[in-house]
Amino acid sequence: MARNAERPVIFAFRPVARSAVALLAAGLFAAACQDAPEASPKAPSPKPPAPSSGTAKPPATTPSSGSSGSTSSQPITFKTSGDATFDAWRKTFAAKAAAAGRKRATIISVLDGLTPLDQQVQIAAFEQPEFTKAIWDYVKSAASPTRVSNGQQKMADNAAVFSAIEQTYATPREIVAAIWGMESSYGAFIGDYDAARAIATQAAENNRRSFYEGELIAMMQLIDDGSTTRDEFRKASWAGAVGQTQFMPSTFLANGQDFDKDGKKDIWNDAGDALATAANYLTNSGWKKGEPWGVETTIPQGFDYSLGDGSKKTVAQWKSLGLSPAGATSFGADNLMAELFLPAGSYGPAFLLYDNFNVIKKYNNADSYALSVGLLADKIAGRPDLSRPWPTNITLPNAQQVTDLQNGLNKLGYNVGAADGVVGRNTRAGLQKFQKDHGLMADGFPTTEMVAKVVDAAK
Ligand SMILES: [Ca+2]
Repeated sequence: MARNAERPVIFAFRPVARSAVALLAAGLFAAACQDAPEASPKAPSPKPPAPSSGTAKPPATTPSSGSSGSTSSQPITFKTSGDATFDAWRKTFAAKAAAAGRKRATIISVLDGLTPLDQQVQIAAFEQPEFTKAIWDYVKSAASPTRVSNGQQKMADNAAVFSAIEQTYATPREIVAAIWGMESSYGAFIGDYDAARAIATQAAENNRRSFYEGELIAMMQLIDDGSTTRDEFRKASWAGAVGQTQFMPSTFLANGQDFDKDGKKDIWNDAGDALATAANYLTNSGWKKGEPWGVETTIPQGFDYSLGDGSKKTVAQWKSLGLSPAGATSFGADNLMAELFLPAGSYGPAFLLYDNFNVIKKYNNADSYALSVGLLADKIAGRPDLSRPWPTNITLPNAQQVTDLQNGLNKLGYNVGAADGVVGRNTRAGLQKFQKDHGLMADGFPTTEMVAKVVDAAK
């Protein structure tokens, strides 16, 4: 199942500003770095990552209008967890939750009996495939033939639900189906962690305490208002995301749908509720109905690969630069804004990405994830396969090799900045100049072969 953490892919090869790194950094590192490269090394982290669904959104802090349901103003006391830090945090937080209007019984049901999760467990969960794989390896397994055929079957089995969802929300059915497949293998794997335990561990130990406390308050609110029960939250991902479409509590609170109108927002057991909640979230995140997420594009001979730097142009401008749809019949309307995405440099398929791609990233802020959802959706919908295969014959440099590349480029006068072992915009631009100067295909894409060429030249 998808772990649903905001995570970068090791070689997403995209511009910096919209990188997954920025959000990840909020949880993992002290601060997001403006010049942070797209690729993030699989660095051992002192803390587990921030969970993803909706982490882009502020924690729910909706004030309660209801009564606390409490018959006692006495502070709530808990049996010790055996961890003094955790106990001290829990005592303080329980008072905050009560002050926020959460019912005393709910606060107790969420927090009593909790012990902190072994941080190593969460860290281990964080060591996810998309950190170590090339983006195309991630995409290939994420949109595997089995997942495609299961998605088609699930979409057929739930045709009425998908039709109703499509009429209610902006997001097309195949995108919702692809998210369902990515997040829980169509409901097959929803996790068996206690969300309260996972999130409380972070609240007690993580430097983003207020975020995690907001998630717990949201969880309590969902229980208080009857949307769901405490027990449902015992079926969560390691990061505390719940249901067939994997939502953090605050995102669930803000976007949850009771699609079958049975009084419960049952995203665990009711596919309709889960899918409608996902469609509602994507719609609320700005999905533009009728527009593509992305379209594979041809790249003409002699094309300037530096245009794949994240800058947006109109479809008409891209066409005038020689791009044409590779498999699809159309790029869409000429006035749509799109950016050129070259996940494999000149070695594999290229894409025009539209605003809806960034909406998918609200779900999980990794290019690898959004590309997987888009390609899986296309396949589920029966659209043509990619016209170009993903590369199989190139290897990506590790952090040391990237450092060598950066040192080499600096020595040769390309001024890519301090060598930090991660490929960012400066490194790509410097490499591109090197390639031009040496009569090479100037795609700025650092394969190990290209690293060796630079290192040789710098000797
Ligand atoms: Ca329901």
